[in-house]
Amino acid sequence: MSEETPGRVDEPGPTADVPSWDRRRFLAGSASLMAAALIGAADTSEIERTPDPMRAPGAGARPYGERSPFDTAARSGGGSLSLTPLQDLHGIITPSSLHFERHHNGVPAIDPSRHRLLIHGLVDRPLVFTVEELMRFPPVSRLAFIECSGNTAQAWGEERNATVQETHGLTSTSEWTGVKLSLLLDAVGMQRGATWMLAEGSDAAALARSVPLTDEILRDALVCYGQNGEALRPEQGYPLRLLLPGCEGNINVKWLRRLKVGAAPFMTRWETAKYTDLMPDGTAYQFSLVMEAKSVITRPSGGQRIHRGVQLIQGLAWSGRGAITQVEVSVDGGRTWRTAALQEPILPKCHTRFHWPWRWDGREAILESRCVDETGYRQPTRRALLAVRGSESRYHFNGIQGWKIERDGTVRNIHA
Ligand SMILES: Nc1nc2c(c(=O)[nH]1)N[C@H]1C(S)=C(S)[C@@H](COP(=O)(O)O)O[C@H]1N2
Ligand SMILES: [Mo]
Repeated sequence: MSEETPGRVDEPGPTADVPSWDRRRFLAGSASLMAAALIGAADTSEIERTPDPMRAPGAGARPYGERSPFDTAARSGGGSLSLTPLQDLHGIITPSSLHFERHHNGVPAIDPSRHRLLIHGLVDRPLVFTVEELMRFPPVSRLAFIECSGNTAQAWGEERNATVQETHGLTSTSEWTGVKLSLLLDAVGMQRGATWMLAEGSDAAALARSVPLTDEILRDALVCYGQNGEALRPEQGYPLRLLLPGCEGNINVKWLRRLKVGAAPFMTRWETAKYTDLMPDGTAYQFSLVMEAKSVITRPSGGQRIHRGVQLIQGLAWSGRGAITQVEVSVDGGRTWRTAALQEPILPKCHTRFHWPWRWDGREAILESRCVDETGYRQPTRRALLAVRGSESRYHFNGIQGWKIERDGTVRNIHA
């Protein structure tokens, strides 16, 4: 983006409450002006020369595709977790190779022909399924985000400068394909009093979680074998994973080997010692499974540098309770807010993109976003969250995120 923006672009008025991008600029017939402001004037002589790729035939077909060597977006981290580069992605699907990872004792290598899923407990007919047998049930596909409840956990503590990948990279969206859990539970026949289910993975962490068999979970949950059109990646649970859309990452059990139906929660260490939040009165908030509404600006974000002129502020919003209905953006540290445009598709329990055009005049600014979901719930400020949850929480932070723009255009993470 050039320092000097050709053409004049109006700063959105303080009362503009609809996307000025759509309304004011397009209605005024200044779309081309806006484009010029965003991308700068073209040098046509450059395009008239024959570029190198036109001088020789390109590469041949390949059995499994690879991205361009010029595209270098990558997960960061390593060991037991890796983070999605949210600042580099487009649209709402996270490429499988960039889906965040969290594993408590490594990624197992599982031969699908030897893998089995046992369903037993309070059922009429305990059954063992092969992966191939599960694929004979009518499949269902749906897009859903998975977010680790430890995502943005550092925001509970001291202010620390970081990129959006580091602060928010433990969330990703995929298209998941598999069998409805309710279909499998019908096949085994749930007995009276069956209200909970233990889900166990076959990795060396032996992760196991209790799932409440609520109407919503029975409507939504899948036993998946597909991710973004191909088999699950080993990191995401190959060959089988439980998908509970909207629920915290941890309960989306990977490398799924066993479902045990019961009449009460099983109280595993993953829902007692871990994944609970200590409240100010000393009690622990347990089974807080739903990931509440959250949003974050991904461009511009920590570690980036912007130049004077028009910026398209862009970001992601999502809610475990349903669809995002509104995102607002502030450039003055939360004093005034403007409604951002939501980018289709807008799906429940799924990352949703938003954008809002802003002209940066070179002065210090604090960028924030906040969202509302279809239940009417509004993403809280960090202060409001701390007032309720105290200072001992480690998980489930969904407060507003601040990015400070310094006079030199650098962007850094601050507490909103
Ligand atoms: N069997 C098993 N399932 C698991 C885990 C694990 O370590 N073992 N990690 C959980 C956690 S903490 C999260 S956040 C999600 C991460 O899913 P992903 O690695 O596909 O992004 O998987 C969950 N399912
Ligand atoms: Mo997690």
